[in-house]
Amino acid sequence: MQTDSFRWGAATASYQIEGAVREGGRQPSIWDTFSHTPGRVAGGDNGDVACDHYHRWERDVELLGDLGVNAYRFSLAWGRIIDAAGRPNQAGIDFYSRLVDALLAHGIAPVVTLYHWDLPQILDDAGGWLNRDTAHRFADYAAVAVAALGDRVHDWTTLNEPWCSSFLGYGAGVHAPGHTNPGQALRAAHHLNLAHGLGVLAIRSECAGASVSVVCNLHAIFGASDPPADLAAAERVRRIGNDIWTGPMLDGQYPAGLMDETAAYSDWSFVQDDDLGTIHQPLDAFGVNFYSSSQVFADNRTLTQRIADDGPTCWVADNVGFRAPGGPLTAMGWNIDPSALTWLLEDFAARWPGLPVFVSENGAAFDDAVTPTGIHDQARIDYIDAHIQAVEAAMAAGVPVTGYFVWSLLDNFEWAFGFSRRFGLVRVDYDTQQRTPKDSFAWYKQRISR
Ligand code: IFM
Repeated sequence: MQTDSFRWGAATASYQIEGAVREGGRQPSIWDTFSHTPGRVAGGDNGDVACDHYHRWERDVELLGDLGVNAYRFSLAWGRIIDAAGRPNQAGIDFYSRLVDALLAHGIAPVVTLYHWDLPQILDDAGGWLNRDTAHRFADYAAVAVAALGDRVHDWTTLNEPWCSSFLGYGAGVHAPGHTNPGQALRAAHHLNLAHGLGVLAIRSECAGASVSVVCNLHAIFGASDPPADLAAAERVRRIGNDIWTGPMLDGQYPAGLMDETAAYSDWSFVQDDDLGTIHQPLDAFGVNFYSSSQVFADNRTLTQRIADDGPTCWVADNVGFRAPGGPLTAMGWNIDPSALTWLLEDFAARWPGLPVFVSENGAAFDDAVTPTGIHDQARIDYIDAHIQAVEAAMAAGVPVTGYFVWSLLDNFEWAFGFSRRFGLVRVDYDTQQRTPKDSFAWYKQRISR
């Protein structure tokens, strides 16, 4: 499927790799607070140093050059671009400017995500994503970033996986800011949608020729069996997991049924008159992050009963249960189901024909063994290979897929799992910061050069 314009890339995110949290005028984010709160992150890990990319970015760009990718997807830390007083922070802008220049010098297109979860703490102190004003502050930040880098960065993504920001951050409480309130998750989701729409407008006003996208972790949700009740449960979960984003962003409306289905947890009064028009902006591409699939069944418990029985959850849906994943699992406990990626891409293309789509993240964590002869991560190679083939199958069926980005270039800070889960093509020794390409690095390099 090699064409000149197909993007073969690798992806990372600011808080997961940068470190240097107190340097260059960076203001703290909700993930600094969360990771420094005892009990929130496995092993008490935090992103203070992470992969020390802030100091080692030149080496990391060399690795990308060696890997042979023609695109690199990374995120900006909002709190490096904007200082605590709300003004542009030149030192942070300069850091990313140097990075962009180095990528371009290596023939690598920067694909920049504006928000990959590291909300400035100062905005959380004012309500975070529960506060409508945060969406406007996001647009201000987007304008500053695009004004500074838009002369060299063509590809801009507003949000990464807003589902995680809202439902893991405000519903399940396993991500920053750690709230466990289903109604708050819905409110945060709407404000993230609004931030997306305002962000698209800000990007286009600063850079008319930009290619603008959003990245969602669209869930491949299937009924655990065929009875209509299970299929209906799957539809409910797809609405709260996927259509809550694609509906407003791509169709200008929340999916029919969603507000009724969640009425016990929110009255949705946070949706104001013009919001859906603001959110519904033309996009140039849509990014899909894909890792695994899920099977759901009709469960007679309401969400409230499920929370009482099992504790907080990210799934704001009544009467659904999740079947435990089967088959071989990755170190995240996620199943391996490449055909679900083909299904997801085909389903997307059928619903929004002609909108280019790219696989903005795909990859796997495994417990890599370091041996005297290297890191022989055949399981990761098999996983990526199978998923690239799944993308090819979707393309053969006519889906306009424009790129594939492996997650991740480097082992990094895997959020609530800390450094215990390794997704990288390159191993990072967190004591020495030594980078060691794994077998998957050489394999991917060869695969994308075909
Ligand atoms: O590490 C994350 C990334 O930040 C967002 N998508 C999923 C990855 C693996 O969990």
